[in-house]
Amino acid sequence: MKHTFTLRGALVGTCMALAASSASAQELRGWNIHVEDYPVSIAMESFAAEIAERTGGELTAKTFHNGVLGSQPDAIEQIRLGVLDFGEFSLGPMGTSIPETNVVSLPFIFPSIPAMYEMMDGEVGDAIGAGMIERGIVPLGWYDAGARSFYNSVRPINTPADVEGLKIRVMNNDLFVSMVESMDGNATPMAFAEVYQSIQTGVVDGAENNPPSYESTSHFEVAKYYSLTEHLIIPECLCMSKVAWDKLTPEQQTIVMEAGRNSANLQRELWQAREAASMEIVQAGGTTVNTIEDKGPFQDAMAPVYDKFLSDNPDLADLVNLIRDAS
Ligand code: BDP
Repeated sequence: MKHTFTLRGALVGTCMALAASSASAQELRGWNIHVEDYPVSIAMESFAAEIAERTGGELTAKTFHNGVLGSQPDAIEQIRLGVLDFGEFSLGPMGTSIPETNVVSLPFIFPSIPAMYEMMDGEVGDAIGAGMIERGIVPLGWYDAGARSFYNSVRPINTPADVEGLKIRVMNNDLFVSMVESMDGNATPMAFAEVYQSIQTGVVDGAENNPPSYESTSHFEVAKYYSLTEHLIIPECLCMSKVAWDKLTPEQQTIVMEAGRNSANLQRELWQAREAASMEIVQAGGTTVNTIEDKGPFQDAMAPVYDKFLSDNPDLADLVNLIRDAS
């Protein structure tokens, strides 16, 4: 009998094989700015492992660490458009596209980190999450990023007057510019990846961040004064593009959501240990750390930031009050 293999038959076969493999194995692409041993990165790997295991490999997730997929503001837009499937973001730079997230970027809004957890796991987190979903980002878990403090290469900061004239890098959001300007400093929004060199070459005098980021980026090598102003407690989120989310089956959505929550619990535990370790590393590396007994003058200096924010966003006053009243 004549061999019946035809090109058409081969193509149909190939297409069927492709369809079968994409239906049986879908890989999500994830963005992360941090180094691989960072608490965020470890938690993202555990998120991926849980999804792969619970879907029997039908759904997998690959995280690209170290910011290799680009800057955070760009990645946030790509998540909204569905170009990226998931990522771990600070709510700080999200404020430019998702107004609700700005509430947690107000200086000194949370009285403590445990209070932040409690509120993010309740009504406040739900309200912010609803705003994110409306704009294409589905939160899966709130991660901890501790409290951010100022560091620079010029002098320790003990009072708001010490910030005067310093050139400080901030994350991309006008709120952080007005925060620094309200103490007569000069604020420069800049990508995270550019900060080390900018401090080293004097483009800026310093920046502000939590101890693990100050340490993991080696910024402590070029900015030796770390002053514990703890002015921002900004939660972070592991989140998914709504475009990718909508393509999942209901069963997969449940698994992804639960894996996200579990990864957040792990991240919060790892965070505590990393903060302590980072403080030791920077001090051993020659950083001078100063605590600030009375943060009152810093809080007072932030009045114009709140006034401007509330007059620009009257609809967010309720959310701001919800946090302040709970505090
Ligand atoms: C770190 C956050 C990261 C930000 C970075 C920054 O975890 O998401 O990109 O600060 O300052 O603490 O840009």
